[in-house]
Amino acid sequence: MNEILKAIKLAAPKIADALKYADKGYATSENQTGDRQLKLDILSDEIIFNELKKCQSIKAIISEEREGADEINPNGKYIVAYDPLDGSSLVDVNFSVGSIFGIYEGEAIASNLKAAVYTIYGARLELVSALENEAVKLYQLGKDGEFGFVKEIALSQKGKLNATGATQKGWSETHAKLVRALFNEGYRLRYSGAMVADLHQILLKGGGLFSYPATTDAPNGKLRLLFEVLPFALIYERAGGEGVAANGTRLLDIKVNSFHQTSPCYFGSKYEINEVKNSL
Ligand code: AHM
Ligand code: MG
Repeated sequence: MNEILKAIKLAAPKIADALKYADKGYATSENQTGDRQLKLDILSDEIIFNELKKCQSIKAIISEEREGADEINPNGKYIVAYDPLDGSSLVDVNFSVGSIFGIYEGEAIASNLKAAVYTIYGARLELVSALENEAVKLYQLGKDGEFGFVKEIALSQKGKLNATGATQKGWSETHAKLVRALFNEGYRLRYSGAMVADLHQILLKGGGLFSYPATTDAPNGKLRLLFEVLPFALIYERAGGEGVAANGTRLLDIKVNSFHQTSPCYFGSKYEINEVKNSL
């Protein structure tokens, strides 16, 4: 596990550098989900892949930007699934984006998720980890090129922020009512369009709700289980919050049938997730 964390710590500064200086234009390709790829999506994927493939403990690697699983070491213990550049549609406007990693032992299914890590490329390069049996920890890249420990992250029982995605005209009435009820209670709207940044904000401000609901045109939502939804579900649970699907099911209990499977998702502190459950 340490070896994987080290590989992530080597890859992240290279991506942060690429975001500053590399070509921000589109590539001519699409990824597995049909999203148009930026050259930076492809470059970030290569940077991470090249570091992870050196790890003896990794059996296979799954990326948002690749079709199947890449087998690395037949005797490796872990499968690492990652989104190399989450929120990349915001690169052109210089918003914060990130990379998300789920570390699975054996098969890549929710119950095997052992650890989750994300990095956020903002004014600072930060890394948040939830390793096996550990609290959620925040690190920051220092001038010396090392990630220094900043603090442990824990959610309050109730927050103040409400971040909800997707096209509103496609929301269900249940979702629209929930969002309205939170605003009526005094919650503030915060939504950048990069889940890493939006979920990071809620974690560090103590709580709130992030939701990416089912819509009429995407009944299974947009966000992908293996490398977006499940890693954050683990981090939110470890921080004292919860992650649930549209029907209130715990995200970490969802059956994963395919690498690019999506699910509607709600992440938050206890109070807001109770509101989600009560709204059903
Ligand atoms: P990406 O991995 O291609 O960047 O897509 C995922 C992103 C999330 O970061 C974000 O929450 C969501 O897509 C935003 O979608 P929308 O604009 O539909 O709200
Ligand atoms: Mg993403």
